[in-house]
Amino acid sequence: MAKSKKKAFITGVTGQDGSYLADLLIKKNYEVHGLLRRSSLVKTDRIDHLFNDKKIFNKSFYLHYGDMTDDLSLYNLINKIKPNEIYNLAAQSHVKVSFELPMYTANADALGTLRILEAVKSLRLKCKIYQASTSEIFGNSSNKKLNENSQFKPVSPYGIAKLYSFEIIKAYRNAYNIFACNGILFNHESPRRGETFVTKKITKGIVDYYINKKHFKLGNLDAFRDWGHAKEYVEAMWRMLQLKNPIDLVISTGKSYSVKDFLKETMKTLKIDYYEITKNNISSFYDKKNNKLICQTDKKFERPNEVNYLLGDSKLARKKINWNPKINFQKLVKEMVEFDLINAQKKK
Ligand code: NAP
Ligand code: F7E
Repeated sequence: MAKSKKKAFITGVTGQDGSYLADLLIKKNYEVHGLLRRSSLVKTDRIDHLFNDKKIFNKSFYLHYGDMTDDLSLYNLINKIKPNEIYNLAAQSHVKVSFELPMYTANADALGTLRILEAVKSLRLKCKIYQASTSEIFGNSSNKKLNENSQFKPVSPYGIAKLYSFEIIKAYRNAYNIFACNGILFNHESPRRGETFVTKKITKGIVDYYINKKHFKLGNLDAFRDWGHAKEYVEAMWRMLQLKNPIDLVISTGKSYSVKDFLKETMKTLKIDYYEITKNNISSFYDKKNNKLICQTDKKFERPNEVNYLLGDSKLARKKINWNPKINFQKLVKEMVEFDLINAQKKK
């Protein structure tokens, strides 16, 4: 008799990580169910290749309307699908926006996780749960490498909502013996990254300067982040759910660069020679060839509270799930720039 396919339910399937994870799980012969929230315009760009593939859509890939803020929709879907694995990736994931939408962020990012746990608990499902935790839960706790034992000191409504989820996952794991684990992922990017996150803003902005000679604005250039590639990070999520026992793991590259480093590397990739001038606390980058403005800082893009430095230590992940990232900072920037360049040239 043919072995039945494993079923996965991905919340946030239309997002950067959800789309890469759906690709990965379909390749691994899963039946993948994704949560789609209603919007007035269809926003499925990142999964259109699956949606438009007749051999995949409604055969091994299914979409269902629902929302992280709607208890019943989540309960009914989990009851209908009866997944073997749930990947809870849906979230209001923008840190700066969380200062403007703190209640909504708490509802979707904190209570949303509780809704999933409650559904699994009351349905008595034997189902494994992956929770998309984040380095933002560390906040400004230390300038040293952060691991699973480091202190949590989140500074944004986003980080605080995610810390609630981190703790409620642990609490349900211990109280009800549910296989639930937290992947504490540091920043990860890709060509599919959302356009308001800094890496995509930079690669798209520099490409736009390169082609159309338009300048763009950024906020704080001095923050440091440990940037990896989303494709490698979703592999870690899957590996965590293949373990016998649930464990929380830090997923990171172990290298940290500033936002300014990212900007410089992007200009270097496109061979743009620049010079920098700082006046009245505004930094401006000009093209050496024609003295045109490329990029300038603007306080409007700063946050009420900033996480200044993040650097992760993934030793435990290496040991437990044999996970070791291969795509370095320079390769990541190059891939994002090449993707944005092709797209911009298509639009020309
Ligand atoms: P993303 O691109 O912003 O995707 C977020 C996803 O959540 C989208 O599919 C979005 O749907 C969905 N969503 C938002 N609110 C929802 C709601 N109320 N109901 C249902 N769906 C909702 O984020 P990402 O970069 O893929 O990140 C995936 C997860 O990992 C998030 O939980 C994020 O907080 C966390 N995380 C990300 C990083 C990172 O560096 N990327 C690092 C650590 C943790 P729409 O497409 O309709 O907006
Ligand atoms: O900012 C600075 C900004 O918004 C990175 C999310 O995926 O990773 C992400 O959160 C840094 C910050 O990512 C602009 O102040 C400067 O210091 O790209 P970001 P983030 O806040 O680190 C974590 C791990 C998550 O969990 C989140 O979901 O860049 N920065 N100028 C800027 N940031 C933005 N967005 N826009 C700017 O113009």
